[in-house]
Amino acid sequence: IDALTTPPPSATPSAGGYSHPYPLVGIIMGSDSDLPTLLPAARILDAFSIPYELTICSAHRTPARMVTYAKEAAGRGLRCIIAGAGGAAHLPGMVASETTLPVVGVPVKGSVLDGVDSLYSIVQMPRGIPVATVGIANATNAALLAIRIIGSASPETAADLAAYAVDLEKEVLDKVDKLED
Ligand code: RP5
Repeated sequence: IDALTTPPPSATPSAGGYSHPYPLVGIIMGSDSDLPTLLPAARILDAFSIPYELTICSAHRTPARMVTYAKEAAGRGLRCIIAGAGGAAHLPGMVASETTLPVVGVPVKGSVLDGVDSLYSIVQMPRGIPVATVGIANATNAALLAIRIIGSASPETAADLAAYAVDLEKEVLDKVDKLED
């Protein structure tokens, strides 16, 4: 990870808050109302010690900011963008159209339609501009997918993912033992 986080010469540090100065993953969301849905992604990245940044970037309310974010992301050293949005959830797809980085889309539940509208908006990308879409509100899997992308170039991260899978297996087997007692 240290080798991966060496910033490119053009990199500018992120602002403070949740953000690491030289993040590998960008977590963006259409509104602050999306934050509770996206926070589990931050928690998983914390658990794997993957540096990330987290900010608001709306496809509809701040389109210029969204385009700048997407265009500069790779040059700043990001390896993956997690984008969450609800309603007319255009953010992940629009960001994917302005970067060559992998984009993972998280459908956020709105006040109506239970997030199915967001899921359909994000998953139904036109041929040529892919977005890796996770389940409705499944920011945990979005982070794990981002970590897998990073792990493909970092044996250390790949080993952490293998250990995570062992823990998951143990968790289930412990439940089996309890049931059978
Ligand atoms: C989308 O509209 C956001 O991603 C959010 O899920 C939804 C509602 O936004 P707010 O009206 O709560 O700011 O752009």
